Amino acid sequence: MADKPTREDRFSFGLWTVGWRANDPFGDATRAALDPAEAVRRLSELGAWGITFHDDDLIPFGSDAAARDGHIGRFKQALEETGLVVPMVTTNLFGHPIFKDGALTSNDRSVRRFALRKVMRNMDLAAELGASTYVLWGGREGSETDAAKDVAAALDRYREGVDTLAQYSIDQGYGLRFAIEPKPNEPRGDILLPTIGHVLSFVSTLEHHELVGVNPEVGHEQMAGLNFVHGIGQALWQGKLFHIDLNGQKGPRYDQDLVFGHGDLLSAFFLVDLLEHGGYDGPRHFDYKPLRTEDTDGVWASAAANMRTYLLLKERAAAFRADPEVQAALEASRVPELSQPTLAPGESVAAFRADRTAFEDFDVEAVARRGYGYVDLAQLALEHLVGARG
Ligand code: GLT
Ligand code: MN
Ligand code: MN
Repeated sequence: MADKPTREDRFSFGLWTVGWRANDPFGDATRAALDPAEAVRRLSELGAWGITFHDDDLIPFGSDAAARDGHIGRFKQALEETGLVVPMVTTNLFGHPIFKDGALTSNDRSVRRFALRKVMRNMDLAAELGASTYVLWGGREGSETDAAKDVAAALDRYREGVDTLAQYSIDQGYGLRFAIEPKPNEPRGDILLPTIGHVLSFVSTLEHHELVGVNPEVGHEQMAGLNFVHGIGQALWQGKLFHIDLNGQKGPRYDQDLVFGHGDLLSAFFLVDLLEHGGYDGPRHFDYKPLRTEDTDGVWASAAANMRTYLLLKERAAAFRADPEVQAALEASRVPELSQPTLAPGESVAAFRADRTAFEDFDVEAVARRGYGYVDLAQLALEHLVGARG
C-alpha cells in the first residue's frame, strides 16, 4: 500500500480549494470560513508540500494597507512554522463585478488597466514569498453572444496583457514563469483560450513565449470532451507543462472539481503514469472542491484523499511498467517501435524512394491483417489499476 505523502511528493493545494465554503448558484455556503494560517497548518500535517492562492483568498478585496499587512504576516508565520512553500500564486480576475466582461480582454479599457495593475501588485507578493510560477486563469475572458466580442481584438489585448506582465517580471528580476489555464466555458458562456491546444498556439505568438506555458486542469479538458492524457502529452512534448491542476470530472457537464481519481479513474491512472515517467518535475497541484455535503472533517478527508489517490496510482503505474507481461504486451503492440524514426539515419528522400520494400514489394494485405493487441494492453492496465496483479 502507498506510503503517507511527504514533501518529496510535491503535493500542493489552492487556498480556495480546502477553503471553499460550498456556496453554489443554487445555495448558500454550508461551511464556515477557513483561516489561511489554519489551512497551512492542516495541509502540512497531512503531508502536503505547498500552498497556492489568489490575492483575494489571502487578502480580501478592498483591504486597507494595515489589514493587508496583517493577513500576509499571519500567513507567512504559518509558512515559517510549518515549512510549507508557495510554489505558485495567481490573481482573482473573476469574482468582483468589475470583471463581469473579463479582465485582460474586457471591452472597457479602464478595466483592462485595473486588471493588469491588480496582477502586478500580486506578482510583487508572489516574488516575496518565493513563488516560481504565476497562473493566469481567464475565467471571465469570453462572452455569451458572438456579437459582444471581437475575438481578434480580444486576443491582441490578451497577448498585450501577458507580454506586459512577463516584461514586468523581467524588469523586476522576479524570475516568474507564467502558466495560462484553459477552460472551455463556465463562468462565461464561451471562454477564450478554451483548451490546451488553444493556449499552446497562443503562447507561440508572445514576445516572451519562453516564459509562458500552460496550466491544464483535468476537468476542464474533459468538459470539452478531450483526452487529458493526450493534452498533457503534447504540452510536455512542447516543453510547456509549467504547472498542472489535478482533479476529477465525469464527462462534459458543469465543472465538478471532484477529488483526483473520483472521475475518470482509468484516465487518472494513465495521467499519473505519464507524469511520473514522462519527465514532469513540477508541483502536483490539486484544484478540487470538497463536496458541498461535507463538514470540516470531510474537507480534510478529501484533501488527504487527493494525495492518497495519486500515490496509489503512482504505485500501480510503477507495477504496470515493471510487469514482464506488460513489457511483452507493449512489445507485441509495437509501442516501442513508434520511437524509431520512419526514415533510416541518413536516408535520403531519393534512397527512400528507391526502397522497393517500402512500397512496390510491400505486402499491404498481410500487414493490414495483423492485429495490434491493444485490448490485451488495456486489460493489463485495468488489472493493475484494480490491484488484480503485482
Ligand atoms: C477557479 C478556477 C480554477 C483556477 C483557479 C485559478 S480559480 O477556482 O475554477 O480552475 O485554477 O485562478
Ligand atoms: Mn484550475
Ligand atoms: Mn475546475
